[in-house]
This record gives sequence, structure tokens and C-alpha cells, in this order.
Amino acid sequence: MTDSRALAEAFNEVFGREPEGVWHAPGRVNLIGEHTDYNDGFVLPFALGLGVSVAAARRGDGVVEVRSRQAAAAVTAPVDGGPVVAEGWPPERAWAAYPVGTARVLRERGTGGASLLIDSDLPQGAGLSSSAALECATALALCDLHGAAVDRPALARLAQRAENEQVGVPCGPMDQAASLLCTAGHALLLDCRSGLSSQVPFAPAGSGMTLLVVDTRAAHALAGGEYARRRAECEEAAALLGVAALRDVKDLAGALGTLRDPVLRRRVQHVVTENHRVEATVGLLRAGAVTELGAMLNASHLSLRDQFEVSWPEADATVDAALRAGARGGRMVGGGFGGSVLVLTAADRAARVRDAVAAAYAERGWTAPEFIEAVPSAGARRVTPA
Ligand code: GAF
Repeated sequence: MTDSRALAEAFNEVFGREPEGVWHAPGRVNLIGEHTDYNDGFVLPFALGLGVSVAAARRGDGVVEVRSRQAAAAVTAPVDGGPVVAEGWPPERAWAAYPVGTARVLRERGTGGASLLIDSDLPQGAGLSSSAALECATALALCDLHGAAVDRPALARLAQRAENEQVGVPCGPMDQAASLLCTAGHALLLDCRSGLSSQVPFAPAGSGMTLLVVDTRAAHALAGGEYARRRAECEEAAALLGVAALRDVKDLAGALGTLRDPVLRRRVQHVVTENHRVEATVGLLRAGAVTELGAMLNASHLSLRDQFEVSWPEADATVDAALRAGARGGRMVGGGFGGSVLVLTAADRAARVRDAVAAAYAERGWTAPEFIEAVPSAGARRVTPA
């Protein structure tokens, strides 16, 4: 996590005054439940120790001014604007659509202008929700600064709306909820229809296990058309089956018999079975059977690869090499078409697994992957003043 004192000093240099506080929101890894959130289903993410920090101070002129330690451009925009996506910002300002869009959506809850300095230790494009972390850190800062009382589930929905309406990315509710609602030592079981969530104890190290996040270095982009196409296919299948969302399919065999289109059948097969895998995984976690999670991760990966068709070559090669080196399981995480893989391994095999994955990339001439040890960490919070 960013050093908050250094960030406050940098804020002072940039804006010529003290920030009123520093806020932090983490990135996430989804343990299981992929492409289920926008089907009203279940997800089980946990927060990473890495994330986005924001030093901020109020402004009285209805303007939001954002700077980032990872970007050169300074962006100033009125809080009272329409969707950022309609304003055609140039690519070098694209990152600022997330905080500015969040400020515009939160306007309806009584927040106003602010100066924001952003810092991130999350790799971008690695499928670890750097955008949601940026929205959530901004949202929390604005609410605290302007005294807006918004509970965390509602704030997560507002941050998701910022991404949908302001940035134009049709993501589901998982990532913002994970960033705002996760707690250390737990995964978050979220029912994406009701919005209700519960904390499921999850401490892999306590069972002698390590969770590795492998950044495959194949950057993913949610705005790309494939994610939107998967959503549309799921909606089409639900309409043909006469249900509100694929979460409502109770008879998988019957549903597969009804649908003629083999593509839609594959999509339904994934979503329905993935929801069951979330439930099974929660059962294993509650039983303290962390070592048994590998089978769930492997089944999820095969389903995402073959039924939902969102995996990519580096992800498949990572899972394959990790399993050959003795990992218990692994799967792609996030929207797909690039990003990261989650690998579960006995802690005393982790080095061997890492070496095997790195060797598989070197053999193929791919850019070397990055490894992060994932420890279920705390959700978004105000860092200073404490
Ligand atoms: C991305 C989206 F932002 C989430 O809402 C979710 O759909 C995920 O892909 C797939 O499970 O992270």
C-alpha cells in the first residue's frame, strides 16, 4: 500500500496545500463465481493488499481536479457534467474518467468538488480491478469530505454506476462491492440479486497453502466488445428460457434441451454450474477444507475456457504448467481475454510452481509473468487522519 505520508507531501507540492485526508481502496481477486454477477448470481471475491490511494481536499467551486502519480496529464472538470463517455476525452485523459465520473454520480448524494492526487500499486490491465479501486477510493473520499452518509452497499452500486454510465463499461456489481465490503481474512459471498453479503473466513496460510496471482502480462480491456457480447448472450438465453436472469435456471438439462443455439447452450452451462461452484466452495471454506478448493478452481477454469470462451493462451499455459508442477488448482480470474490467473498451491511447492510457470513462458518466447502472493486483506478505508 502507498505510504500515506509521502502521498500527503506530494499533494502539498502539487496543489500547494495540505490534503484533508488519505483514503485507500484495494483491488480484488475473485476466488470463484466468474461472469455470474451480471446474471444475478453469486460471487466470492477477496481484497488484495494492493490498491489505489487518494489524497484529497474539498473545493468550493464545483470542480474536480485530478492528478495521478502514474500519469502526466492533469484533468479538471466540472462536477455538474453529463456522462464523461459522451465528451470524447483523448486517450491520455482516459484514466481520469473514473474519478471524475464517480464525482458526477455522487453529486446526487450531495457531494461536490475536490482536488485529488491518486497513487496506485496495482498493475493496470491485470484484471485485478484497478478501475473499481480508483472509483471506490474516490467515492469514499468524497463522501467523507462532504459529509454524505451513504452505506457501503449503496456506495458500491453508485461506483458501479459511475463505471457503467460515466465510463461506458457494462461491468456487473462484483468489483466495486469487493473493494468496499471485503474484510481481512475473509472472502465476500455476495448475492448479486439482493445485494446481501456475508463474510466467509478464508486464511490459506493457516492450512499451509499459498495463493499466487500470476499476472500473465496479456492486458485485458473490459471495454472491448467480447464482454458486452457475453452479457448480451446471457440476456438472450434468459429471455428464451422465460426467466429474469440465468440465476433462475433450476433445471440445467431442461434448459439445454430448450435452447437450439449451441453458443447460448454453452453460456448457460457455464453460468448455472459456476453458481453451484460458488456454493460448493463456500461449503468447503466453512468446513475448513482449503486444500480441497483446487478442484473447484480447475473446474471453473475449464468451464470459462470451453463453455464461456473467455480464456486466453497465457492463462491456459499458466494453469497447465502450475498443475504439472504440483499446484492444487488454478483458474483465470476477472472478465477474461487477458489479465491474471489464480493458483492454489501448498506453500512448500510455491517456488517450484512459480519456476515452472516462468519456464513455460520463456519456452514460448512470451514476456515473463509477474507473481503476487495474494493474502485476503481489508476493504476500502480512510487511512489518515485515522
Ligand atoms: C469484470 C467485471 F467488471 C465484473 O463485473 C465481472 O463481470 C467479471 O469481469 C467477471 O466475473 O471484472
